[in-house]
Amino acid sequence: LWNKHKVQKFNTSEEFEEKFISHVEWTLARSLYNCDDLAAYQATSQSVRDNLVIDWNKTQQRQTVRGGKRVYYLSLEFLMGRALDNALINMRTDTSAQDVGKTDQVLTKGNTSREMIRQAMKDLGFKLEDILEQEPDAALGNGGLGRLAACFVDSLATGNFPAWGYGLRYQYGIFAQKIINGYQVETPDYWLNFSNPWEIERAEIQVPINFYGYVDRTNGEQSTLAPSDWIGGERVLAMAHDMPIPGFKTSTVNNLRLWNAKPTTEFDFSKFNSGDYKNSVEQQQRAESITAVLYPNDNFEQGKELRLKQQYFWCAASLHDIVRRFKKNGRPWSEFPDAIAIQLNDTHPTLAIVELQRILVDLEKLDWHLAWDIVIKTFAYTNHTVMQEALEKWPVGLLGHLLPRHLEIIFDINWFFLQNVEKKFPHDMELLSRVSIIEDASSDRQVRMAFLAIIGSHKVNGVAELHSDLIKTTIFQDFVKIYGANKFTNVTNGITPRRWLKQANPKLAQLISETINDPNDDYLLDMSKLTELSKYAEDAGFQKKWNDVKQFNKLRLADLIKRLNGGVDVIDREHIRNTLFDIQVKRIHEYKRQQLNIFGVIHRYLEMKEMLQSGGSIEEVANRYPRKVSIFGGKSAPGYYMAKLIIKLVNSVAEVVNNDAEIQDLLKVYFIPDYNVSKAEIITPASDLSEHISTAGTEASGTSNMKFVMNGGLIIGTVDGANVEITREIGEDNIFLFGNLSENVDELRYNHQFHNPELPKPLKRVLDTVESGAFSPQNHHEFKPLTDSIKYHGDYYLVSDDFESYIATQDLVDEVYHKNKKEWLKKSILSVANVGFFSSDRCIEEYAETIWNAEPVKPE
Ligand code: 26Y
Repeated sequence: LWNKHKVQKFNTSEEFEEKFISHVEWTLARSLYNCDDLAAYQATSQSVRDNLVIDWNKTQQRQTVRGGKRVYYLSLEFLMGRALDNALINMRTDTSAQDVGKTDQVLTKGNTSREMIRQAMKDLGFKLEDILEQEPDAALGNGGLGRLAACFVDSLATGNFPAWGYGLRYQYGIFAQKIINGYQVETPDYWLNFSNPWEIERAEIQVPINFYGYVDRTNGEQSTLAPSDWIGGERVLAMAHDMPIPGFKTSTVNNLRLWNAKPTTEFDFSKFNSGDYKNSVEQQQRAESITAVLYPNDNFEQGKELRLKQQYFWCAASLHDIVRRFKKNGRPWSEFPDAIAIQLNDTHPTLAIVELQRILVDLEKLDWHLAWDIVIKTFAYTNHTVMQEALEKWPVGLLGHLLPRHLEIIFDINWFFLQNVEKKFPHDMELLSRVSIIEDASSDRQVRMAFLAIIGSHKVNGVAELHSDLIKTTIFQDFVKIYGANKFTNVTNGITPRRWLKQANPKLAQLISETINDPNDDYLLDMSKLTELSKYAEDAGFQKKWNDVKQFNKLRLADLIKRLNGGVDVIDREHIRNTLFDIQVKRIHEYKRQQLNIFGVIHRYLEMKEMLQSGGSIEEVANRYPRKVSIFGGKSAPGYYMAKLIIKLVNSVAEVVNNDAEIQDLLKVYFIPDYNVSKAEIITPASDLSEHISTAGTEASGTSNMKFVMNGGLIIGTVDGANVEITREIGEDNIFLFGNLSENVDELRYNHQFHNPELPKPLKRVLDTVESGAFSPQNHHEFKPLTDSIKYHGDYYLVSDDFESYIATQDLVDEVYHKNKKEWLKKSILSVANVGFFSSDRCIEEYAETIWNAEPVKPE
């Protein structure tokens, strides 16, 4: 019977239209007469979701039946962006191209459903682009780490891996950034305002989660190693919300499970009976605060109790879910690590290690050491930073209060670990205190989460070669000594070419598929096919087409900027072909050195002014400092004073430079407010040059560098993070590197402590100008903290050390871009031709092979 009434996907535009209309009428309870763009977006998404759900169900069934190893990616952040356009690119219909050829241009061309839906929408009276614009970004992340998780789930599904993501369903994503009078102002991102068609509420999946309380071992057991009862405290429910994750050119649809906190229906009778009904309801309601908001810090740890609650809530719910699924198979516990791999995205989910140990010992009554062996084999940990201020530590008191049993287990883990260290390196008390999970240096003891993550995992990886080497010689040096170097490995980050090439840059994708004769876009799965492009790197006809695509994308960005700028154009469209778009978009952070960039802009401006003042003509100026627009974007953590000041400086400089008639339109500066994933899709394809200029050794990898290169932009960058491997892949002739190397950073910093840095002349002039109030006439001292940090506070990020080589390299950029366009285009083409390594598909394959030992489960 079930088979007779089998649900079916829509395969043609006809069938889509039918679906669409029924969703307008039934799901939205509206009619075509009052169906606006928002309703059309929702009906379209519901229809597409229906298709995905069919494949989602089949995928889950297949993965269960085949019983291969499952991978779980635990991440507190999934910076997904919009889902609809991505689904249109990835989604498969059931009918092959040959069957539908006539109605369905797309299935033969590029194999996506995008064109089919575009046509259908048009027939229904809508424009696809306008419909796509209705979708709010799912902005459940801060920056690189969260976007990496989003690229990973795309590649996991595309590679047919039985893999789920686990995260939190924040009601407020990363704040929306407004720029008011040049200052960042944060406004809440209540993204679920208009119901979210991409989530499936699983009301039947509710996991009770406990906090606080105490540990009970009254049944005669004294040892913390014995099964123990954790009793009492606060209880909340974790309810699952699932998002379908479609793979590209496969019917595999994986799952992203996000937990939502809800009050339990249990009632605290003591409170109830005391007559305080209203108060006890309010207290229950507070459960929901656990998943209310994403913490907006990027690479900076604050140690807030609610954040620890979020972490445990999410780890416990996910582990419970994973264990429940495992137990259905009836396999022995010893096989748990053969069935399951859990990847920890940074230390945020480290409590999952402790929770699994607790489940095995306290609930499943396994011997402590047998349990611990299972735990270690199950987990692997990815590190994303070497910076001290980003390493998580929780006060012992706080952790013990919230999770009393977990603290006991942590102490036991530490005890056994230190015993092993002592055996291997007898009497080395210094070593023991350096590697102890419990930091005992200060008055309040802290749990070092990174150490716990290393000790509880079988592999630890960094995210680019340089960074993976650095963790072995700096923060985790002792652990290499203890475990050997093999426990530590590298998996260089990647990005999904579906979103970051096909979706963000349809014009370039089309030119590529035509040129390499790949009408079905197979190159998006095998990026080595792009090397074909090298043949045309110097072909004048091809260069022209390549350049035309870039101009199209620059105009598209100019339109966006005009819209964001209240309808006033910033960029001179007439000269756009000869305007270098120089872009730095990423979180604002001193280590990423947006201050170096804006100081460089000020330097350029001062040079231009000086030429004019000493009698030079505007033509001469234009010859030396040709047309350029300098674009910034990115959010600062709300409490990060210096980062906010950098934003203000950029806006203040823009105000002065953009209104200086003397330099005409040769230089423009613009700060794009509220940088996010959907804006990145417009910004990235438009760059001629992008900046990745962190102090060497501080940026673990960077991923926007890969995005820009994939879109034919050249890079100016330091020898840091993945810039190193980008250089190796695309060739050193095709990248503009500058600055001190990471091996010199310590010494330079050390020296600055004893004498203030000697400022190179051009930098001194820049800082003097800033201090003169040239950009802050109301308040001359406004930017003093920025200039002082360089002049008097040790210049920790080495702006003074890298400034001259930065501006010299910028001169070189101008030279090539304006005097040798052919050379520029050649570099751009060769970059794309050799960017294949940075597909997240490659990255996921490396994880699967070297860390998870997991195999794809392919549809028939
Ligand atoms: C401790 C907590 C407040 C915290 C929250 C967010 C700590 C770190 C983060 C986010 C870190 C992050 O985004 N790191 C970036 O990860 C990218 C993906 O691996 C790297 O490309 C990038 O270099 C790194 O800064």
